[in-house]
Amino acid sequence: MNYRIITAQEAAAYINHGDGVGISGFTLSGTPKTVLPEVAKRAEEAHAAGKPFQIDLYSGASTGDAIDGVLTRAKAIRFRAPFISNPTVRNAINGKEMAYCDLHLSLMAQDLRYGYMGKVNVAILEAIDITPDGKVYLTTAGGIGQTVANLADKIIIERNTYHHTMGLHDVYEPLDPPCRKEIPIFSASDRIGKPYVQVDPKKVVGIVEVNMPNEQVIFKELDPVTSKIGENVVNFIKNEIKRGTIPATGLPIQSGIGNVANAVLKGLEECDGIPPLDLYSEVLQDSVIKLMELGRVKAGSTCSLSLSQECLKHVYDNLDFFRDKLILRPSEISNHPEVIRRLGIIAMNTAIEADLYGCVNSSHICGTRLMNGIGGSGDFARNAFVSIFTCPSTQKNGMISSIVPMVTHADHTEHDVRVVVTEWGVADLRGKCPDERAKALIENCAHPDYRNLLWDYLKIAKSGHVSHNVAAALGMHAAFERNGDMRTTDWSIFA
Ligand code: 0RQ
Repeated sequence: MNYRIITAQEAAAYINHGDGVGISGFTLSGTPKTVLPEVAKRAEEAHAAGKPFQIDLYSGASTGDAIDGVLTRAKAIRFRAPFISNPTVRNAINGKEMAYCDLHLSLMAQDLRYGYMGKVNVAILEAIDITPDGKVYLTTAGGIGQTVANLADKIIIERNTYHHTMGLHDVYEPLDPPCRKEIPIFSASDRIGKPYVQVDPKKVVGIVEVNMPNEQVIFKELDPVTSKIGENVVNFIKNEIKRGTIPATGLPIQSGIGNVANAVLKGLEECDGIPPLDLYSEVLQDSVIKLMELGRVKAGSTCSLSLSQECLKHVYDNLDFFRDKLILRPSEISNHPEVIRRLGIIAMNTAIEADLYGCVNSSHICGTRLMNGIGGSGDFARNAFVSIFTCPSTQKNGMISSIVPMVTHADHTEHDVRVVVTEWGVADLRGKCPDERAKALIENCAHPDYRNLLWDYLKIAKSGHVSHNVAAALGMHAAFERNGDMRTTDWSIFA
């Protein structure tokens, strides 16, 4: 098959108002770069002419400003799933200018196949290359590339010659019930699929030539609070190995994105008490590349290489070293509950707030304003060997406590949250009744400024298996919304 070489503008002309568009990539990594900004221009032109132009956009996870930001500013997105992190799209969703479905990332491809979302009319895949018989070698992320290519009527390839990830991908799409079989991954480094996405060459409407890096990943510097949280998590893992709950050979780790994740990974650089581990995660950051070179991480299974441009270049320059250590999987597999439960993952995710009984909110500020979404945290938390949630004990200069009587939005229930860690310490909630969990969270994790306030809440709570005062349970949030400081909470009005 001879494919047509087309411009980004010509490719964008294949995308019409009302279309569902599925793209490759996961976070800032592996997403198409040039066609969607042209779609944004088409939308602006249509709107200027008084005509409607909006698409439904499906991806593996969030994208960057070059997609979510640009399309949102052009008012070109009607519906978005399953995860966002860009401030422009966040504001549009919270302002009800755009519909958004927050979803476990492992479910995204499956929900599209099951027909729970709209049709995928067009798939745009960023690839190193495509062969005449339709083998598409993706760039730096697995995402939902195979699924959207199967479902779409038209496929656009952005051939990005900047990337060199040939051979790192392991593309595997499960059959749907009642035909589904086990996913035969028994260790993080197992390969079970093909190194390419297979597409029907007849669907490919053209190739757009590109040579562009991924958008740059910005890392925050570690601060004393996040460093201390990282130290507490590392010490918790060391103690678990010492007392034999985690085998001496270790278990694979999953780590989210961000400051705390980086602090934990930094702690793993030491050899003392923790053996070299595998990573089975959805994202792989710069810190893991360093751990691989130090021999502290043996294999890195991920959906996405979420690396800075310098670090990705370093990997490409040393591909012989990394080739058998890095495995890029579709998000359906990197986050699959079956595999996570089988491998016995040590899962580390970040909470916005945790309540006295261990329920966690990861996604909504004060119960209403979306931050990013649940992402993969729920896939890992429920199915992990041990699920750890971390957060600083306070936010906004101490005016917000992250430990509250009741969470304002429930992403992870008390049954999925096994350990909570702040800079003050570790609340190990396993095998504890609700009262014991509350004590551990107040004494080990809450900021000292809030401990008495939380104990005082329990004094006005109606006693039961779980003690609560239903009128006062969100009283700390109400005080924050009224006075800008949770420390102004007055329980006497509920007593
Ligand atoms: O606000 O941006 O104005 O400074 O939330 O908080 O402490 O910088 O932490 O960047 O790690 O994000 C849960 C959002 C934490 C993230 C969350 C405010 C805080 C700050 C960010 P500013 P921090 P992080 C892997 C797994 C869900 C998805 C997931 C997340 C901003 O980790 O999206 O786990 N998790 N995915 O001030 C008011 C509170 C607050 C608060 C934090 N209680 N009240 N504001 N903030 N807590 C990744 C993928 O799935 C791809």
